[in-house]
Amino acid sequence: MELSTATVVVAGLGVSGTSALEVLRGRVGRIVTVDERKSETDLHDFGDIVWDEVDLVVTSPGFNPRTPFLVAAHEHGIPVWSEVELAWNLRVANSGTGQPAGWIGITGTNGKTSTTQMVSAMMRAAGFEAPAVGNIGKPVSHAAVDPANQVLCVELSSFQLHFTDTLALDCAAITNIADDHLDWHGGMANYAADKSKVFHRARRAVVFNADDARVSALAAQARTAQGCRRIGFTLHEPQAGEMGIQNGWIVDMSGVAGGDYAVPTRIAPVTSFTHMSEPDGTVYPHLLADAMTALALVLGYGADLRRVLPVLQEFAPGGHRIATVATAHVGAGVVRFVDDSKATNASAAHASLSSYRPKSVVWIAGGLAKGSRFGRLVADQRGTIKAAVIIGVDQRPMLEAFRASAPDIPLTVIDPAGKGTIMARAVDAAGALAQAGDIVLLAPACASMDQFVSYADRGDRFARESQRWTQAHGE
Ligand code: UMA
Repeated sequence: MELSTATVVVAGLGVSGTSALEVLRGRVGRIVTVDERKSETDLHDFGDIVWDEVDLVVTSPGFNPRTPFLVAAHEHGIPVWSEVELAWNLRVANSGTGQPAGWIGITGTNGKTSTTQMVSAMMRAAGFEAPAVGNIGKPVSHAAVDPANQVLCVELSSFQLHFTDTLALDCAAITNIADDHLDWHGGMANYAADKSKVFHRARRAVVFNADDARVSALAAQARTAQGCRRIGFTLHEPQAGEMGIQNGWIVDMSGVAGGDYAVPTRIAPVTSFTHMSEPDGTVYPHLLADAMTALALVLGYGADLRRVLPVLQEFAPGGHRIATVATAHVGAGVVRFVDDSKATNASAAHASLSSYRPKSVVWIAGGLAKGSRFGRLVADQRGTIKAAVIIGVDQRPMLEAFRASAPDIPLTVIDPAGKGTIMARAVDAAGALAQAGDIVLLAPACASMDQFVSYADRGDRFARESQRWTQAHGE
């Protein structure tokens, strides 16, 4: 498509739409902006778009493909691009090397953000200007037209990937695929198909979760460039072609760490990842999986293990990721309050609950379910959960799961009326149920926007209320 004369509709002026607008200015013939809630746009109703004049739509990730204006674009034969597709098409050469910046893309249901941050930290240590961008919150289109950037470490959501078709990433990873956003995609098959796009045409390395059968199959089927490595990661002993855990060490058997293929090469003891562990030193398995993913991507890109490993060992996960926010001395022990508000789907909550011993967790759960069901999660974790406190506007999916899979676990339901005090009431209820040695865990398995501004707001409120509770009740 000849962009310089094209008329482009920018649909939605949130974070990604605003960035798309800025990079399109001066690069295309005409821009028409549409947003139903922003006064500064040209149009405020998608029904007002004059399709005969439009050559391209750049859409925001919030709009699913069944949205009427996207269906209309399709019917008129007009291409629709995500902001990621736009970024890829407009990418410029780095001012030093004269080559376009490399792209390392990370997708998956869980662990995308932490993995992207780890990759960016390691690539910087390896000497590259390598920002973390994309779904993480910093728009990729801006980064793609900045000639200072040498490598983009791009968190890619399934929403962004749906309208993205021509990427040929240097390195790509899928961390896992589990139920999430099924309402947006209209089912699991569509969701997985969109995620799998990161592997297509990959040039240097495809990194996949070898413990996830669906992801392993996608990696095996991917049509990559010749010579592209396929590196599996596992939380168990690695097979040939994989990185995994053996006798308490991260061990590579793919050859990416400099050893021979299928010959174990020791990388680092698991216990050296001190910021990714419980107070007793037990490393969280899901963060260890993220660390292996990131390492495989960075080594697959060609970075030097000795330069990047110390940065990974020092890496501390961002806020709201299984962080202790308050501790109360109660009787002969402590009650610990843990904020894992970033656990916005069932598989993230599963990973979180799996970190604790039997019947030790008072679980605060619920919120926007996004079409997911929780029966399997509750059935798998009923041995860990001592009691549950249910938040959210629509509490049915979570209540049904307990009724079906764990009817004996005591439940407290927080009345959704009185939005400002939801978390205070949830923490009070959870605190009253906890005894010495227990964990009060916020890992809701749901998005937050029905009762909170964001997962960060939900986590911040939990931390504040937990600190209030421990001051009032701790000994
Ligand atoms: N709008 C309308 N009509 C509607 C709905 C929305 O006009 O019916 C307008 C809104 O007024 C708004 C814009 O469209 O101005 C919507 O923007 P958006 O919700 O698509 O989001 P952005 O602000 O562009 O942010 C997006 C990502 N949001 C989503 O995927 C929903 C951000 O990911 C991302 O950080 C940002 O681009 C930069 O790439 C957030 C997210 O929740 C964090 N992602 C999901 C996740 O991680 O699970 C996928």
